[in-house]
Amino acid sequence: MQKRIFLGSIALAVATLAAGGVMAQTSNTFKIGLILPMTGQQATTGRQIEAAARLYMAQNGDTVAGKKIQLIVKDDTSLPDVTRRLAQELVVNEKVNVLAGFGITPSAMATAPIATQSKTPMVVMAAATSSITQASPYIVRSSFTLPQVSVALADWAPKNGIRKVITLVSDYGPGLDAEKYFKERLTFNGGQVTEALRVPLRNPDFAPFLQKVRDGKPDALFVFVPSGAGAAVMKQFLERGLDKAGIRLIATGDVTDDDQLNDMGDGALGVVTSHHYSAAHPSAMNKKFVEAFGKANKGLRPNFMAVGGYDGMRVIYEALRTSKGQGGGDALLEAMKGQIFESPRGKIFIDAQTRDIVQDVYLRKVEKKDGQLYNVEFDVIKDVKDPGKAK
Ligand code: VNL
Repeated sequence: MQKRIFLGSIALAVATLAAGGVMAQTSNTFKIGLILPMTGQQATTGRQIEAAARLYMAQNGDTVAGKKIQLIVKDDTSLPDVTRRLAQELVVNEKVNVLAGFGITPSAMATAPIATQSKTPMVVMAAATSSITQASPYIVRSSFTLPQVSVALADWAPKNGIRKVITLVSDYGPGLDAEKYFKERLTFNGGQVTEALRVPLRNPDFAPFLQKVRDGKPDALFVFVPSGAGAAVMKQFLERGLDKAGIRLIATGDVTDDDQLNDMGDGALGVVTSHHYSAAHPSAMNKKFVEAFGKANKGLRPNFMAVGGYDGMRVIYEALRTSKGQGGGDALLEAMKGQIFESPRGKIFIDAQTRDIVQDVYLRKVEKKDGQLYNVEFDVIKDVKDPGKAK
């Protein structure tokens, strides 16, 4: 019922918008509404993505197809009700041409109906639950999906002496995806998940869960927690002596997040993860990206969130350029589909059918280089589609 009232109010607002449409279409500004968690538990994600978006604009100018690009940044504090309200205001009052950002899955899901109703392309730069792109035909994703990165690790593990695994994930969309796809593939490969532990997204206390892991004596613990929570997991894993008990830590790259990795200490050395981006990715483009990002942000190292933001801006710029700023949201959306380009992470592709990203997934190990901790890539699986889409 609440949803009906909500959608009704959107429909009314959109009708009002259509009446003023002529003015909006001929406007010489192109507005990007960038909704991010700038404060609260997910603030590092907002900081990384905003910095990357600003870097992209500084490097590529703020005029495309004769239009001046205006970036409007809003802080949703990672609360989905706030995300939805901000998106509605941006569409109705600011008449933004694109919605972008979305630090966590619930924020992206809450905004999807607004993108659909108002025919506004919505570029998801962070959130990574497989099903997000199915929530609206106007969604395009520049980040990654958890199934996409989790299966690679489940292929690697049994070949490296890891058969019995306990999984530990944040109890919401991306965590449940990671748990499911890791387990399925590990089981297929002859391994076994003996326990599947889930921790709350908000203010998690990992201690009791890690005690269970210790008692369970698996070969390895597989972890997914969102960007920003990895350091706490690492600290408690080491404090409880799980490494000394012979339990290996394996994870998605969200845990050995480049935003925090260097502060995790030498206890993180040797941790193997799978992910789509490492600041140590050895390409000329990435070296330039890491250097420019650090220069513009007091030495901050870009993480996978930054790359999602940077590439999301590229998708928007290129779509505006090729659609020449004409034809509104639908033309812009069409021009986002099928883009292929080199990103700091490697070659990427926006699949025209699914509107989701296809990219290389890397196996990495934490190593010390020049006195700093990095995720050093040692293997690659090329052109990985989201396995979640096949079902
Ligand atoms: C999500 C997935 C968020 C992976 C993350 O960090 C992450 C999400 C904030 O879909 O909510 O690393």
